[in-house]
Amino acid sequence: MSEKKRIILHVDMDHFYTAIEERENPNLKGKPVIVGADPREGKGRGVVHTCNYEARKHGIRSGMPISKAWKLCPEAVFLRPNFELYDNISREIMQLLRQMADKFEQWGIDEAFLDVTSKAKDYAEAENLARKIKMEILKKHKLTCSIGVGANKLLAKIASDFKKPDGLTIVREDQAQQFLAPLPVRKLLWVGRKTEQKLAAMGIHTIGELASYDPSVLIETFGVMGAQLYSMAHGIDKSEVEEKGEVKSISRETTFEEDTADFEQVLTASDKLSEQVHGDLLKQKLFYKTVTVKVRYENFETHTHAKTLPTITNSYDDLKRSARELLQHYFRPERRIRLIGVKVSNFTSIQKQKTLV
Ligand code: TTP
Ligand code: MG
Repeated sequence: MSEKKRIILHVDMDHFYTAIEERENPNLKGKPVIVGADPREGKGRGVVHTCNYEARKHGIRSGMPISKAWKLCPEAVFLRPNFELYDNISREIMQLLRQMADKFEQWGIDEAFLDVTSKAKDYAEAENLARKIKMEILKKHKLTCSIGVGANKLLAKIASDFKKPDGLTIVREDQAQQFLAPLPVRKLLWVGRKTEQKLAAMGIHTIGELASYDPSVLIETFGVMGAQLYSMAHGIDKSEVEEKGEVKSISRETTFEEDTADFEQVLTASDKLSEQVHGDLLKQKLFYKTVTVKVRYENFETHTHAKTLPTITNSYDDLKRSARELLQHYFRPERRIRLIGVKVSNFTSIQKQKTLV
């Protein structure tokens, strides 16, 4: 039985937070603009959430320490985030996109996959649809986006990233291999830094090099992921576009090798959990309001304690500090701790994905 041909669009808003800030304040146009933590004249802690393309010319990027951004471009306009505003606009845009698709899947605050197979009988019609979406978003929200069109989610996602901002890239099935070949392997969605380094050590830098590598060696080296990497390098991705359940929380827990009343050890473990939870938060572009810790004593008695912050945030420092503070309640020299957990919840309503544990 032959596979049913699909046409998938991936829509990614351009420099989302700063684009909204520019729209709200046209004086910002043409200037480098950064949304993130307070730079405090180079002494600030925290990171850049995003920056506009003017600021990117100075080497500034999402996730960079704000102090570094200040050094690279002190004359930039540094703004604190207004998450409620970004969230509201995201919801409106997602509503608009949802109506354009047979099947819809939001990914993060400003991206979505649309399966438009029944609405576009070929790539020419898909191109028209993509142009219409770009026009509607521009007309209604005065924001630009970049769209990728392909036979599956992988190709659509890589295509939307190919030309930014305000791009439209169509990758027909017969051009997929040619399109992918020169791109760095990092563009394949799950290739993290470690995998990238391992591949580089094998002499594989581009997707084309990966596609022509011996698959049995890839499987030997990376296991199941080796087979996945090989088929992705050939532009194959069978995953469906599907709306996932809403993310309610992100949590991590750890059991100590030996029960402990060494509270420095507990706090160090807590910081590590906070860091992992925060990593997931950033990947999912989520913002939380509530931090919960869980403590299990050596006799398995288990407690949880939560704190709701005054404002919505995605800050690592707030998470770390809150978790430490909450844990202090459970420190008794005579009671040893078996397990601790850190959870964030009470997200803005932007996410439509399942709980990440
Ligand atoms: P992205 O789509 O990754 O970035 P962007 O829209 O700012 O820029 P691009 O034109 O390259 O798409 O992320 C969307 C928003 O998510 C971004 O505006 C800010 C937020 N974000 C963070 O808060 N931290 C991060 O590390 C990243 C990558 C994004
Ligand atoms: Mg974006």
